[in-house]
Amino acid sequence: MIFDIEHETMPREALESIQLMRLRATLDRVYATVPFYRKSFDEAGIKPGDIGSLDDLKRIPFTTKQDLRDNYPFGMFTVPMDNIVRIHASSGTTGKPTVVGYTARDIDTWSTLMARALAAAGARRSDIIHNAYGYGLFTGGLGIHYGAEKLGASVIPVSGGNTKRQIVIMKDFGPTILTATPSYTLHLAEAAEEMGVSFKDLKFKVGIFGAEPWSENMRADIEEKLNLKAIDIYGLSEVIGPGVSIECREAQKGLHIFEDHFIPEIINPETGEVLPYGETGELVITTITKEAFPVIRYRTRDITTLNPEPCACGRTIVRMNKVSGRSDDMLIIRGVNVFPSQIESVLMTIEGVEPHYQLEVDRKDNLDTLTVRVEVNEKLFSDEVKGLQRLEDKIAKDIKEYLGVSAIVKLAEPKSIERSQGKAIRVIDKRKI
Ligand code: DLL
Repeated sequence: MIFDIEHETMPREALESIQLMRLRATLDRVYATVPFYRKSFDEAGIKPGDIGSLDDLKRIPFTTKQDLRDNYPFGMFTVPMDNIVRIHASSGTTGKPTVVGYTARDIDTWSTLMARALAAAGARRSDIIHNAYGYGLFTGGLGIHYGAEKLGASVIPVSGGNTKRQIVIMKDFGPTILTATPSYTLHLAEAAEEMGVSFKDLKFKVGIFGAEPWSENMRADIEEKLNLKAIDIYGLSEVIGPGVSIECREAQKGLHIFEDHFIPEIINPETGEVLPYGETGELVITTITKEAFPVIRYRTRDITTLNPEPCACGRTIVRMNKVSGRSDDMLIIRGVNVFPSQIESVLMTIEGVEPHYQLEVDRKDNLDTLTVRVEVNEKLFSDEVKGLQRLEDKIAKDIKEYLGVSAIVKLAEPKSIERSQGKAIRVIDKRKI
C-alpha cells in the first residue's frame, strides 16, 4: 500500500521543484539561526540566495558528526527550547553522543514518514506490531511507535530485553508484524526455540529490520527461521531516526528514500566528489522539511548506491541499495578493505555455522591479524576435533578466496558470543588501544 500516493509517486520534475523550494527555505533558516552554518557558508563564500538549482547544492560544505559534537548538546538547534518537544541521542561508540531535537511539527513529520514506511512494508490498520526496538534515547522504539499509531495499527511497545516474556506475548497476543534489529531478532528466535515455541505457529507475516548492516544471507536465514518476509528499514538519528528509507513489499529491491523530505547524494568518501547514480560511495543527506534540527549535506558514513529507476510498486522516488557498511567500519587488514558484512556473507553460506560472530583485529609484529570467532550449531560442536579443525580451515579458505584476506577462524560454542538487545557489536579493533 502507498500511504501518500501524491508524494511517493510524483513525476520527477514536480518532485524536484518541491525539493528546490524546500531546500532554499531550509538554507535560509539555518543561515539565520545556527552560528555553525552561518560560519561554514560564509567561509565557503556562499549565501543561501546563491542556490538557484538542486545542482548548486554541491557548492555547500558538508556537515560531519564532529561538527555536531562540537556544538554539543543543543548548538545546532534552530529554535529556542520552548519549541522543542522531544530530544533523542545516538550513543556512538566513541566520544560524546549526538543530540537531536524535534518540534511538534517534526514529530508529526516523522510519524507520517514512519506510517509511509510501515505501509510500504505491508502494514495495515488491522495489524498488530510487536515493537522490540529499544525505547529511550535511541530513535528506533519511539519512531516505529508513533508511525504505527499514525497508520492506525495496534502497537505493542515491548522494547528490547525480557526476551522470554516477549515470546509469551507473541504467543498470546498474536502480533502480525515484528520490528527489531536483525541481531535481536535472531536472539528472539533462539529464545523461542528454547521455550519450544515455533515461529510457524505464530502469526507474523512481516518483519521490519534495520539499525545495523545485515547481509542478504542473513535475510534468508531470518526469513527461514521466523517464517516471515524480512524488510530492510534505514535511518539515522541525525537525519530524523528510522523512516529515511525502506524497501517496498512488492519488489524488495532497494530502499525507497522519501525524497520530498530528504535530498540524497553519493560522494567519494576520500575526495568529497559527488558521484553519478549507480556508483557506490558514501551517502550524504540534506533534510528539507525539518524545523528544529535540519542537517545540510550530512555525511552519514554509510556506503550505498542510488538507483533512480521507477519501481514496480509505482513509487518514483529514488532507491538506495542495502547499506554494505560504514566508511568508518571498513577494516583495512594488511591493506585490503573489508566490511564486516562481507565476512558475514561468507559465513552465512556455510552449513552449520550460526549468524553470531565477532571479528577481532589486532597488530602483531607490525602486521594486522584478523580473528573471526563464529558459533556453530550443537550438532557440529559435538563433532570430533578433527572435523571442527577442517571446518575452520574451510572458512578461512573461503574468506581468503572471496575477500583476499587471511583470517584465523575460531569456532565457538553455541550461545557463547554475547547477544545484544539492540545493535550487535561485530568488531573489536585492538589496534586503536
Ligand atoms: O539506527 C535509526 C533506526 C532505528 C534505523 C530503527 C532503522 C531502524 P542511529 O542509532 O543514529 O539510528 O544509527 C544510525 O545505523 O548511520 C547506519 O550506519 C546504521 N543503520 C541504520 N539502519 C540501517 C540499515 C538508527 N537498514 C546508523 N542497514 C546509520 C545498515 C543501518 N545500517
